Amino acid sequence: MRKCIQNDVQYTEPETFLSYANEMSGYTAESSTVTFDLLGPLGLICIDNPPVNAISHSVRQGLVDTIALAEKNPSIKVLLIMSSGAMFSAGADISEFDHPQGEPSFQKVQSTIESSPLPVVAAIHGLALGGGLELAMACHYRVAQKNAKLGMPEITLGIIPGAGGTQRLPRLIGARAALDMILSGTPISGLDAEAKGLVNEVAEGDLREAALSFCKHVVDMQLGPRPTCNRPVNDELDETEINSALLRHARALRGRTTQNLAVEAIKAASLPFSQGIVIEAALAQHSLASRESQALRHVFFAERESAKLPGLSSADAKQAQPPAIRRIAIIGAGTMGSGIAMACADADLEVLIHDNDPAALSRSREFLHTTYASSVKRGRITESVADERIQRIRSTTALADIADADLVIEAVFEDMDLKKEVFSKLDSLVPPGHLLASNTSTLSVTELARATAHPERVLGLHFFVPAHASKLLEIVRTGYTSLESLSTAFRVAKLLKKVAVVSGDGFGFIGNRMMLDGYWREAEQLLLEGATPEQVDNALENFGFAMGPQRVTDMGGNDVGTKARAQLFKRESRPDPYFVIADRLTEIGRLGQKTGRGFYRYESGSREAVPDPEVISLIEKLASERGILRREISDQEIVERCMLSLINVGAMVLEEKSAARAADIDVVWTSGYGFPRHLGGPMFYADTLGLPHVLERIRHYYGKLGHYWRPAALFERLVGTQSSFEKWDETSASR
Ligand code: 3H9
Repeated sequence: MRKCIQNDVQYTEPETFLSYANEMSGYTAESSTVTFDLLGPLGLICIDNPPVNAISHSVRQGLVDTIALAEKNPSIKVLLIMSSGAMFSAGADISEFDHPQGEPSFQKVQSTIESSPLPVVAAIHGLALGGGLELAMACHYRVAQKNAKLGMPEITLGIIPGAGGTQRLPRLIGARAALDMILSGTPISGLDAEAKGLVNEVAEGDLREAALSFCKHVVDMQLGPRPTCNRPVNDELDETEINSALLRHARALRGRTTQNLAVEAIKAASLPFSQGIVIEAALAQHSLASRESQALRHVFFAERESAKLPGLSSADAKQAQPPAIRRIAIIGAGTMGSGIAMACADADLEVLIHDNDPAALSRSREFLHTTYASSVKRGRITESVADERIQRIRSTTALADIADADLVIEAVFEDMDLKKEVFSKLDSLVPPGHLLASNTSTLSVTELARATAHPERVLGLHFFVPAHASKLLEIVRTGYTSLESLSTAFRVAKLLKKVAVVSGDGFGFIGNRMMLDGYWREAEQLLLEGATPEQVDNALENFGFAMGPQRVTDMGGNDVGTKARAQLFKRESRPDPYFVIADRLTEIGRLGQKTGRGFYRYESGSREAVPDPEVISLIEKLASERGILRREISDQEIVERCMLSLINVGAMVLEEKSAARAADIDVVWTSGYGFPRHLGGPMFYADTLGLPHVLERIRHYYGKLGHYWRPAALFERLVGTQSSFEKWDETSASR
């Protein structure tokens, strides 16, 4: 068991407490996650529940038991709650949310602390999130590290703070500030927390010392307990303020409902605490049971699970301990290579970009300067941080310079011969054991691996545009890729703060396969059958996508998709009609926003997509060439067909083992393709629709539209055994 504090401080009358100290010192509560130590008149309670000190049942039990015992000791004058490890607490134990809370409840813990006759001080380091901060707010005083982060991220999980947070936060910082903090879910620093009145003191240096001397001050000055619940709320919320707060967070909370429950709970803080806390509990329960919360919690755990290989024993995992990564070399100084370089420099890694063409290197340098300057302008980083990062990226035209790189990421043109040549050179230059990765989005990584003498160290690292900002990283594994290489790739993803998902080396990997063969293909089919680009985009945006497919295409460039599909077709072709509209638009130079015309028209200097009758004529012509009769199509049909086709191809991707888990697909789609997170990703969404219903509708469209709607065999199996994607995943670890 780790200890919170090793050193001691001098109290005014330490000898008074020594006899009882022997009895209490080293006391471990029934729970193995809370320890107690006596330091003179100070009772030190330490939470030790790795990895994040979640306030699980055992911590709650330990806190209640320890406090009860400490209160019986007349020598104790003050209690200090701290935590071991990297943070104070990441909040309630989310893995317990599917079961009843069990006694002692959070409320019991808070009221035990708040009503204690002993003053209770919380010392906050690292993070105090959700239930962690709620615990600290129930303490009578708080001391925080200057750079600690204090926040209420519950809304990101589709729940409202349910351990007194909506009642105590307004009493400490005011209702308006509390509303913003709870709706944003974004933590504030220790310094900000002090300025807002959330903490009493900030520790400039060592937190333990500061907390101990704060406790001494409390004892010396006989400050006594100061229950937060007895404080008044100093400001009131009116409807105008509530609406403007909701508007400020509207973008992040699009399609969500939790915010309305949060508002109701915060409004209840103006009532006596005993009434407000009951209202909060009912609203919190309601939020916890919602689909929205189930979906968001599913994505939370899925993102963490996707970076683990199913079926990997702990012995294998140990054996695959990855080497340290410091130096990254990137081959190819185009937009992708430069973006990847930024992602690496942002993670404090040393980067070397190679390109044969000096002009490409100087364009890349310009790109880096412009992009970092824009981050400075937006207040995301300071000028000195931007300078440091730019300094970290060096460039070279001599391939031999990359020989000492721990990892090489190839990002040259999507051309198999060129890439093979690069890989074969890298193979002889870079010592065995060092990873060679390709950023290809279309080509066979297996074929690239075969161009080397060490195919086990080759894999794909599929970054998304913009590579420095996008969250998702597909790790493409071939039949040759070793466990060590995969493990290194996971480490790289973690360093770069990307969400990693392993994909097989099939057509389009996971994300693009589902987008091209499912979602976007269906969107085009709907255009041929009578929908307009605007109607399709609006219907899908109203469903919850950040941007509809045609607007995305125009933003990224129609030609980009056309070229990528041409490459993919070299692996596997697809029968007509398959993106005939997008390809025709490329042919006639309607490349999207960059040419002012694509699926839409754009006025000079504007990004507003204006419907264009010329495009409708072109679609009508393409439809009639294929004998497709155009008709009125409802928004409901658009959403149903686009989502069912996405789900159907997702099931094929699982069947083909390109994705190991349905939840991995959900991670790909929520973190890389704008699928609404509060719906949990396509496969979770399919489970919520009910697989028998999903299969019946897919069969319906198969009957109407033919071959490409063929239901995935996995559906028949899951429906036949009354299973679901969630259940399928539960057994996938052993497959
Ligand atoms: C709440 O508090 C509700 C209350 O208001 C009311 C209740 C009545 N619980 O992310 P990582 C696990 S809601 C259980 O990879 P990092 C995580 O699954 C809560 N487990 O590390 C992973 O497990 P594994 C409000 C948790 O350093 C391991 O810890 N709080 C929890 O990149 C490491 O996690 C939040 O929303 C948890 N609360 O990031 C904060 N948190 O190794 C949620 C983490 O088996 N947590 N785990 O895969 C986070 O945002 C990040 O985990 C954190 C660390 C920033 C803390």
